[in-house]
Amino acid sequence: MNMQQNTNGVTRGSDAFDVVIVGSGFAGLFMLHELRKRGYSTKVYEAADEIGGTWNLNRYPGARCDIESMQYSYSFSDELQQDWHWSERFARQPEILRYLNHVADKFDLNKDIQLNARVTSMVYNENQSKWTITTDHNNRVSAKYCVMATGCLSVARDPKIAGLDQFKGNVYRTTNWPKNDVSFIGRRVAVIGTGASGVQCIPMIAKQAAHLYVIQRTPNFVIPTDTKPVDAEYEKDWKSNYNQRRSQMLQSPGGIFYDYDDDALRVNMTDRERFEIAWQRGGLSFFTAFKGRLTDNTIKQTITCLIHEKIREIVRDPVLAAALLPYDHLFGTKRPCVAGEYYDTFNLKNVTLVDIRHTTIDKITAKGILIDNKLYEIDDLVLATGFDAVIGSLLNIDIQGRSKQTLREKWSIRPRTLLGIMIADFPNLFTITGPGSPINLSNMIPHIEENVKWIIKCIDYLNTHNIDSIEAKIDGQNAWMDHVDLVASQLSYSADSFAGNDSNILIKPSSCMRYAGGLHNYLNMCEKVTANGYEKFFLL
Ligand code: N01
Repeated sequence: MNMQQNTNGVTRGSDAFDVVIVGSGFAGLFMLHELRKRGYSTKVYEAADEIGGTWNLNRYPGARCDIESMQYSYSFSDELQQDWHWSERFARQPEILRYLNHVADKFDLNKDIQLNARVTSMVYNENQSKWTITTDHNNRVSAKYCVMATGCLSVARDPKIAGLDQFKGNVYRTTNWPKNDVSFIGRRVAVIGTGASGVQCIPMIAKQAAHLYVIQRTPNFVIPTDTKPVDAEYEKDWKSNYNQRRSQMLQSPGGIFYDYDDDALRVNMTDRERFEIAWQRGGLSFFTAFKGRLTDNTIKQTITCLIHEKIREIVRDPVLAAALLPYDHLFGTKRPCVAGEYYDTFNLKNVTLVDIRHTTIDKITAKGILIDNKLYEIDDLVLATGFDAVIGSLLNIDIQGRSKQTLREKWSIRPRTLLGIMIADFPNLFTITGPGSPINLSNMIPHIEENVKWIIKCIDYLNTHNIDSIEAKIDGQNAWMDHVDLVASQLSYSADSFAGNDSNILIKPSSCMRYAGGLHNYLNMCEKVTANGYEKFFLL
């Protein structure tokens, strides 16, 4: 057995670590970098055969980030942010994956990452204040701390539609898209799902397919993508102001820096004029053109009407346009989608919208999809039906905390955490961007970096104060989740499909999994807890 020394000078076997990290996406890689820098012995387990998490799995055509590349990137190394060159303002999936591989190589992270290793169980030993971690290859190691960097979007969710396994053609999932090129040329294709992934791949597939059926249950607001390349002047401007902008990002609700003077837009312009500028600009910055968009229902109503008008303007067939209008929520109460040429796609002769808002898919047969007794014959089926988001990857592991209580039982009604970082009865187990944190309601990268820094600070604190374990207090946890619900209801934020709806019958979930009050407020609250000596935690 290899022997190694940790920071405290204790010699131990190679199957005992200070920290085990599960997952090697943005969160896992940065967590590993920071722990290693401080000398903690650390092991990362990654279920996939490559690092990258979400950006490794979601390779579907058109996959692109809706946050600007200069901001959807790490801030921890100035050398990295100065050296790396992004080609497009909003990076496509392959470029983000290349970036993550570059980071892993540059900081020599791969040597502590075990690929093809799915963690199957994690059991806490109260007497030793340690976790035992087992993988699907029966590797068994122990660690004082575990960090779940399992990501929010890694467990695909197949819809519960009868006959799915009977289909004789190809079935593709936007998550776990094949690594080889998939051609739809000359083929009859159906896409089920019109969320963020569906609306990005639909225009791309439409360009190739002989015929494309878009199966839409709930229409979403789809803002056009900004596809501008990163030009030299823009890059120079960002690289000379990175530090200042990164800190401004942390003080904003969305963790985003906007370099537009939208106050100027608000003066002497009609709503329509301002809307038009924001629409042409594209991307999530669309938000900023309207002050009060998050809190004022009249503004939300105005933007909703203007987008409805825009859809009617783009889509030539008025009946088709009407079917594409989001009807069940106002703009700003659910994360909007961003995709290029989405509405224009429905003017193409080879594209048919199958609107199932008042019906359900009867079944899938060997030849296609049966809806209202009509069979849509297809060669390929694309499932853009979303994820068992945020909690799926945690609940897939048999996690047993204090007194062998399982996370599956604990979260059977709803997931509860304190600040999205820790869970009562699961000591020394940290979750990065866990349920109850802002998750994708903000730019995930600063959110991840700040969660990692919080965890590092906490582990350092426990070590320097000879404290064996930290654990969320149940009162603190309940108060936090009540606050999450309160903020969501104050902002009319919809408990959207993120909370999980794989049923063939549309059931709207009743609780919100994300903190909607803004990254800036969230980080202030995280900081306050630390400053007050971890007031909402047991330190034993
Ligand atoms: O998943 P979703 P996603 N029959 O859950 C439909 C991030 N992301 O992969 O709304 C018929 O949003 C379902 O219909 P409904 C982003 O954070 C970001 O698209 O339940 N339809 C819905 O239309 C996002 O929030 C980027 O009525 C069924 C769709 O499938 C998250 O990923 C790009 C059905 C699922 O949509 C998830 O997005 C891509 C059924 N039985 C993703 N079951 C960017 O950065 C489900 N549906 C740009």
